[in-house]
Amino acid sequence: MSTAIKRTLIPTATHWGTYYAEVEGDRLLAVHDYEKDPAPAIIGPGIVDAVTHETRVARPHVRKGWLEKRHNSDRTGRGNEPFVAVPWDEALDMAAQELQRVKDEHGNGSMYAGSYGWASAGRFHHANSHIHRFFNQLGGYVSHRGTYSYAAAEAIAPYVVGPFRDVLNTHTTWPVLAEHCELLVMFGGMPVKNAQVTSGGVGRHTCYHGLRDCADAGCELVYLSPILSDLPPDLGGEWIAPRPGSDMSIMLALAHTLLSEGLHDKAFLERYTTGFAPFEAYLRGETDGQPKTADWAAKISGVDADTIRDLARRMASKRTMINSTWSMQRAEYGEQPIWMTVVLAAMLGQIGLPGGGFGLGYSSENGIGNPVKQFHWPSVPQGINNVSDFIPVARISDMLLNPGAEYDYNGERRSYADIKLVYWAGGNPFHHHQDINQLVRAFQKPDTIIVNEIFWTSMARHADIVFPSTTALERNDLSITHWEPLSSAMKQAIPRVGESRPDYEIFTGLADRLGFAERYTEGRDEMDWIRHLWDQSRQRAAEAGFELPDFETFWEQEHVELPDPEKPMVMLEEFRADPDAHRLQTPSGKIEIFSETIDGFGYDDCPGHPVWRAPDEWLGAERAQEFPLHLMSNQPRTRLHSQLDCGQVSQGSKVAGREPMTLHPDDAAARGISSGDIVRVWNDRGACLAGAIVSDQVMPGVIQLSTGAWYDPETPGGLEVHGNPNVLTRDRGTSRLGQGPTAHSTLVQVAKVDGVVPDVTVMRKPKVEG
Ligand SMILES: Nc1nc2c(c(=O)[nH]1)N[C@H]1C(S)=C(S)[C@@H](COP(=O)(O)OP(=O)(O)OC[C@H]3O[C@@H](n4cnc5c(=O)[nH]c(N)nc54)[C@H](O)[C@@H]3O)O[C@H]1N2
Ligand SMILES: Nc1nc2c(c(=O)[nH]1)N[C@H]1C(S)=C(S)[C@@H](COP(=O)(O)OP(=O)(O)OC[C@H]3O[C@@H](n4cnc5c(=O)[nH]c(N)nc54)[C@H](O)[C@@H]3O)O[C@H]1N2
Ligand SMILES: [Mo]
Repeated sequence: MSTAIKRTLIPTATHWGTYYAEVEGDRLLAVHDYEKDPAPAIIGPGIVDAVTHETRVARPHVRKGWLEKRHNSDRTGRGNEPFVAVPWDEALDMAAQELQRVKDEHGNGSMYAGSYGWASAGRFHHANSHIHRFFNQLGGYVSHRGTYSYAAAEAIAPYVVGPFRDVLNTHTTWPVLAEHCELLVMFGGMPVKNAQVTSGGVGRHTCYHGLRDCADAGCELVYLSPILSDLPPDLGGEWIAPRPGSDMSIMLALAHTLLSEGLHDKAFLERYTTGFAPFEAYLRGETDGQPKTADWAAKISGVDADTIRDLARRMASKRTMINSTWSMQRAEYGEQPIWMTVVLAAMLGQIGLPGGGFGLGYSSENGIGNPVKQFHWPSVPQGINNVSDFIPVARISDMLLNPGAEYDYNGERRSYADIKLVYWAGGNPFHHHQDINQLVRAFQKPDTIIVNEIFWTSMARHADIVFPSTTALERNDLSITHWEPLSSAMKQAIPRVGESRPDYEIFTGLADRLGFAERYTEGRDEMDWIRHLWDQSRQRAAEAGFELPDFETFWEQEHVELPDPEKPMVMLEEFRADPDAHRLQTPSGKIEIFSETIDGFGYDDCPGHPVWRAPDEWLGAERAQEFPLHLMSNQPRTRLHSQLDCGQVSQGSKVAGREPMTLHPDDAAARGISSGDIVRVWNDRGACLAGAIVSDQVMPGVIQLSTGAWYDPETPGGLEVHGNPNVLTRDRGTSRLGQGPTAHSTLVQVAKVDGVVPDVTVMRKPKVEG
């Protein structure tokens, strides 16, 4: 009977790279990097064992209590009670009936389907597009504004330089920096580990070589970060280690030095900006009695005053690019460093010149600064949402816990909806949200929670109905993303695992029961949609003056490269050349150093010009007496957020089976901690276990515990045993302007754990009955 099993290479794409899946029969053996990628990610092989991992959701499941009592169930059972596996038709019937009930009894404004999350690459099977399309056709849903990535920047940028998305799309590209930039000053460093990723896919990882070319061309690299490895060590950068959360004081002191030594560009400020005068008065201390001198900043930041003054002089004497990572704004008062990065660059007067000015996110994704032709690819149409209500994305727990409560956001006074049903597809709030113990309480509020998931993540475990989704390897798709010059065919490599189905089919099944399947599918199956999206792409390309091959050719040749951009990108070049003809999309058309609009909101946590405000949680706070270590829960090197945490790459990085936590030798010695020990990390919001690495890669007083370990409480809401830092982080908005997440403002204490330590159980299936 036996026939030779063929090995084949099948093209696929992920947020972290373009690959060939090596398949034998039904089995995924390996993934191979795209041959034209000069710096492939380390994340890729994590999929190989993850795809059939024990924690795959293989069938639809319903929480036992919900199955028995539907929306009248005891909601404290979520995340704790066993599940019951049910046939697809039954699960779809139950979910459709519940959607209809909530719609009839409470209206569409009681359903939250914002469903934040990265899901998978692939333009057609984009889970968020489908959930939003489905809910729009159902009559609407409460949505979200902004991102966890850069909510504060999105809020402040339109008042200061224009829409943040436009800023991101027009970063001066790496080759221009290599040619012209003489000094690169990096707040938050340039952790190239983060540039493994671009939302939607990466064809060629260019960030590392971009930086390398700058260094080779003699550009001086200065980075400010609590973590030494936030710049690749072989580039020879100068490391300055400020206390986390204090960068704003350094930026102000750099500005003060420029001002007091007459090094600022008055002509630039005059022509291209508004509102320097009130800001100058603040810098000089005329408004609050405190000149923002280097000596003042030294006391706040711990960085030597001469180092700050010297850096200001160097910046004024060279072609200087100032970059801030997005992490700078995922902190209390996160709007300030973004605003101040722009103001500092304006004072240097190099905005719009090749190699000078500012960047907001080089290295935060590979796409930023990637030399790519601007092109607007099509996507699955989501339709119109008839519910106008939304939350700033990171206010999810506040909304669920406090229906009707009022809050401020970006000049508006708003109130929270009363949410009865939550639906999530393609995101993991038990990874991404701050203060998970509060999130657990918040998720006990709605009548019903429905989740489409690939894995038994904690989001799935806290649901009432779980629909099993496929991975990208189990479906056909195409990868098209505007920060990459490559589009790729993504061909189904292996059969669907268990009874999993793509989100498209799940929502089609629900739409069918609710009477709008025809409208939802438009009569297209998977391949029809992929072809349709490609045909639209071809049409747009023709309008943009270049040609894409027909679908058959694309599918056959598997990869298509876009033409090079017509000319190198220099941010705000045209504005500099003619600020009247190329007004910015700010109220004044200029760069706003003082914003009358923001000033008019009357927010003390985000006044009319950039200011230093001491955060509640940083090493200078009183709270540091009790919790003396600043937690950096930065992005993980070995995975994307919580994705593939069960796979071999992430698992290979664990210490004693827990997420690695790095601390300085002095802090370790004071606590009797050695590398390899299991430690407890805690504050008054929660506690987790982690595996210690003792290293001078982090500055004293700081610990680094990346985000993304699957949440694994020993008892409901109790000690987290795996190393998820979001049981420690604070759920508080950046300010009333942006209401962004503030994960990077967190103080903790650490101690060695002796004796019996609870096992990690989240890498096994949850309890299923029947
Ligand atoms: N402490 C701390 N917390 C943070 C951050 C931090 O720096 N520190 N960073 C924040 C940032 S910037 C972000 S963007 C967020 C990221 O937060 P998320 O985007 O929510 O994190 P992911 O782990 O990528 O979650 C995606 C989920 O979608 C699932 N999935 C993948 N593909 C599909 C699919 O096709 N269909 C379905 N149904 N599901 C799919 C995956 O299994 C995974 O569980 O985290 C934020 N949280
Ligand atoms: N490998 C990998 N890459 C990713 C992701 C991932 O999950 N894995 N996630 C992607 C996503 S969604 C996003 S939004 C981006 C995020 O990109 P970033 O926001 O740039 O990423 P982070 O790793 O949170 O932070 C970068 C560094 O900033 C430093 N930092 C934090 N706070 C301070 C401070 O107060 N002062 C100074 N000077 N430095 C500080 C920390 O040392 C940290 O290592 O990354 C993307 N890239
Ligand atoms: Mo992000």
